[in-house]
Amino acid sequence: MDKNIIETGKKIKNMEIRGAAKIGRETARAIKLFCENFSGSKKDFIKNLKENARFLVNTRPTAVSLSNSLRYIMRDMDTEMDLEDLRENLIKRSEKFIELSLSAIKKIGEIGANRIRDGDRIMTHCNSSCALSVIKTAFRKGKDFEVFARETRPRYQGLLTAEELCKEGIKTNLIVDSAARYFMADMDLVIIGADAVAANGAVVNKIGTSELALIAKEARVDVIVAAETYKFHPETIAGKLIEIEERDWREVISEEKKREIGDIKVRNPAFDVTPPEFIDLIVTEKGIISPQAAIMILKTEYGWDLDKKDFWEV
Ligand code: RI2
Repeated sequence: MDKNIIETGKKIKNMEIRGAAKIGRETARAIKLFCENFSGSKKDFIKNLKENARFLVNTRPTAVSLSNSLRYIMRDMDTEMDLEDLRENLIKRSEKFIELSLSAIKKIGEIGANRIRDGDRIMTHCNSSCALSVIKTAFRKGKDFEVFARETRPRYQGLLTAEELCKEGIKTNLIVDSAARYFMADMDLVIIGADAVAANGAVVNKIGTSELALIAKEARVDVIVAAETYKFHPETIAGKLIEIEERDWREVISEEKKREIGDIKVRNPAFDVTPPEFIDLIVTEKGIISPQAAIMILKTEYGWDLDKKDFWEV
């Protein structure tokens, strides 16, 4: 195993590197470095590449940006090429994925910003670079609105969002997660990111998102999801369910408190699934789609070959 890949994988797992888009870009960066630094035979190179890819894929199983980053880099990889060409090719594709991710987020900001109107009150959840791109772009275009950021237990990524918004000069309110329904009647929009989008348009995002979407639906507030096309999950075309990562209970309660309480099981799912009927639209870098059109994105990006195995699996 490559030392740098192990290091990156650890950081992704302990969330030092977090946010679905960033996880995808850092994966690409780690593969690029691996290709640049590898010395050995072509056979060893391919064997190591597969091993390293498998290791990375398992660090955060829900974020499909990670495996899609690898799919993008290794797509159509011609193992008949000589080692130098193969390396060069993979390095170029890694760089291209990073570029593509950054430009997609910018584009999503531009497209999504049109949906924000003066005077809007917007609620958001967790800390999504895509959702923030929409909000910040609207602000930079001179729109005047206010944002309500849910703090997002247990890791409080909502604080990062609130801080980022304040730095930008956007009117920001920080609320506890359970205050969402209390404020929802005053909201105009909910804008969130995604860790994965399924073929049926269901959106997997930070735990609490589905409840937020339900509350929004009840109050007839539109829910907008900001997600790059590499957040769409190709395996869901064949009916595979997206794995929901359950993280360590120590993120929820201290060891000391748990010991004090005694026999208690603490559960910590990191994500939940919001059904398509609770989502009004998904803003991608290719344009706005209804959640029901997710299948079209998947078909365009990944084709229909349901039996196709990923390079790191064969
Ligand atoms: P961007 C995050 O996951 C949040 O769930 C966020 O909504 C999502 O990734 C998308 O973030 P985590 O890494 O890709 O905090 O839009 O578990 O930045």
